[in-house]
Amino acid sequence: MSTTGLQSFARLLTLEGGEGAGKSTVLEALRRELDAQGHEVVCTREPGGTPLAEMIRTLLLDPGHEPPSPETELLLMFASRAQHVRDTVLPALARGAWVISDRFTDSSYAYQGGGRGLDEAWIADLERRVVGIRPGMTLLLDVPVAQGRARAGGREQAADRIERERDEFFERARAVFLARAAAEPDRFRVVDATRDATAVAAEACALLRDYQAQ
Ligand code: Z5A
Repeated sequence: MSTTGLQSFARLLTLEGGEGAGKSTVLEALRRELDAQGHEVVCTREPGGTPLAEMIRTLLLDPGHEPPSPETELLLMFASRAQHVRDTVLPALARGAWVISDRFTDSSYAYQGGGRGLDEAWIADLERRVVGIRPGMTLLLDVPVAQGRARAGGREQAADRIERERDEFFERARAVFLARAAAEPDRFRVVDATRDATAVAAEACALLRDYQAQ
């Protein structure tokens, strides 16, 4: 247990970054790398990662009902995470699997803290009480907001509720991600995600191998 009151799990890897940063692409590359090494790998995501948590995700991202208050949004993110940690992440770690999560608690600091302006101390309290764990390594795929949004905008599906936010919201979230990475250099690796997808995935796999060799 660290001074933060959170238990760190070496085999829990998380991917963070803005919209269109390329997390899905990198997740697949890391999955293949660990699979080739002969490990069991569980790939998951937040919000979501269990049937109930995926239902909460649908509620969170649906633009069709009244906008949740920032507080509702934060608590739903943590409700989803509480279920995800207990039903998916911890059981997988307990049997020795590697877990790669597309987003985790850092996203709540970035979007609900930075983006919505909610109190960071409240988020930290929820993290301690509801989550209790943190990843051994977090890859922050960093890309300017406009570039990431342009990539994501090229997709077929319509923008979800959070994707409809203004650029300033995402700029504040990006600043929090970068500040958290600077504050926790042992856990975070910041990857320049402006490069082509192959180069980004190759760097992510190299960082994973370095991390395993530590
Ligand atoms: N959220 C929150 O507010 N609080 C929380 O606690 C949590 C989440 C956990 C849903 O997350 C929303 O929930 C999210 C944050 C919020 N809203 N936003 N923003 P999500 O992870 O499902 O949503 P997302 O970040 O919008 O996903 P995304 O746009 O799919 O991002 P991605 O996975 O990083 O990108 P991708 O799917 O890999 O790539 C997107 C497109 O770019 C695709 O066409 C790729 O082919 C292309 N791409 C990828 N990499 C490259 C490179 N390197 N070059 C060129 N093109 C590329």
